[in-house]
Amino acid sequence: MRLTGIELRRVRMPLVAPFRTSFATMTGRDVLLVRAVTADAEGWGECVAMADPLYSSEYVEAAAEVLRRYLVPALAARPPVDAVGVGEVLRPYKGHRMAKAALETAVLDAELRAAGRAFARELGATRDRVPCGVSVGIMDSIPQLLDAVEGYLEQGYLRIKLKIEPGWDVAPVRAVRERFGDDVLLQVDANTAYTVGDAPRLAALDPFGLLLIEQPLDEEDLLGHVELSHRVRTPICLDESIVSARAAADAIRLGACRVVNIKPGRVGGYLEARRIHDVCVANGVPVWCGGMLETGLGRAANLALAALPGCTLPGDTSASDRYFRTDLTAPFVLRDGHLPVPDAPGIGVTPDPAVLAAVTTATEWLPLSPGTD
Ligand code: OSB
Ligand code: MG
Repeated sequence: MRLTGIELRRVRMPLVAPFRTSFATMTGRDVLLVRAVTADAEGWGECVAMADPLYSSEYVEAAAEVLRRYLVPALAARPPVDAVGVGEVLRPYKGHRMAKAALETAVLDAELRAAGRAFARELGATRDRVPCGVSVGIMDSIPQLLDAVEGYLEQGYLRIKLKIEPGWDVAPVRAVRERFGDDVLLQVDANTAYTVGDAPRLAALDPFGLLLIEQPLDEEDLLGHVELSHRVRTPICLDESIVSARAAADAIRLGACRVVNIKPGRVGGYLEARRIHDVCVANGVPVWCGGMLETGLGRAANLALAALPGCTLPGDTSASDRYFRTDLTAPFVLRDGHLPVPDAPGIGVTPDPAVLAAVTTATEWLPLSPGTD
C-alpha cells in the first residue's frame, strides 16, 4: 500500500431536530472527514470529535490540527505497510484518539477497497443485519418526550435510550414506562452528570427495570462507579471512561461496570474497538455499539462493529433519518428495527458527490509522496 496523500474535509450537517444531552444542545454536526488516497483506491474515515470539548477533551479543530501537524506527517516519515501499522506509527502521540481513529479508518477502508474485501467480514462480523436502538435527547416537557418516544417506537426501534441529568431522570423514566409498558427495552445515559452522592436518586430508577445506566459519574471516577454499583441495582454501563482495551479490562476487574458501550472514535479506532469487544466477551460482559451522531460514512463502519458476536444489546446505530434530512451516503433505512450491515468492499458505502459538495465548508490536501497533488 502506497499512500499518495490525505485530504481533510469539513462538512456541516444540520440535524433534523436539536439533540440535548447533559453537556450540550446540538443543532448540527460540524464533521471532519479524512480521505486516504493510495495508488489503487481511496478510503474514508469520519472523525467523531464534536465542535466543543464537552463530551471529552477532543474537539474538531484540535483533531484537524493534530492530524495536519503530527499524525499525517508521522505517516509520511514512516509509511505503514498496511492499516494495522497505522496505530504503531501514531503510538508516540498521546491521546487524540478520535483523530487517530479517523485516520486509521480511512487507511483501512482504502486498503480493503483495493483488495475487494468487506470491512465487516474482516473485523469478524457474524450477522448481516443488526438490531437498532435510538438515543432520545432531554426535552422541554414530558408530553414532548412521550411524543418523540412514540414516534420512534412506531418506526420500529427496538430499544429506547433516554438522556438524563439531575432534574430530568425519574419523572421521564416513569412517564415512558407508564405510557409504553414494561416490555420496552429502556435505558438511560447521564454523560457524567451525577456524583456518588446522587446514589439515592439513581437507585430510585431501580423499580423501572432499566437495561442499564450509562456513564452516571465522571469519566475518571472508576472507584465511584464501583461504590455506586453497590448502592444501585440497575447495571452500570461505561461510555466516556472506556478509552482503551486496558481501561475496559481495569473497569471490569474493579467491578465498575457490567456492560460496555464501544465507540471506535473514543478508543482510537476499530482495531482497538475489536480488542475491547474481545476483552468483554472473555469476561462475559455484554457490549453494544455506541454512536456520535455520525453521517452514513461513520454509521457504515459502526454497523460492522455492531455485527460482532459479543454485541448482544441493541446499539445507538439509528437510521439516517433520525439525524439528517439528507445523509452523505445512500440513506440507512430501518427495517423491522434493524439496519443492514454493508457487505461491499471497504466500509461499503461512499459519499454522494453532489451532497458532499453541497455540505463541504473546507478541504485541505496533505501530500504524502513527493510530487503529488
Ligand atoms: O453519550 O452516547 C453518547 C451523542 C453524542 C455524544 C455522546 C453520545 C451521543 C448519543 C447519541 O447518545 C448516539 C447516536 O445516536 O449516535
Ligand atoms: Mg453515552
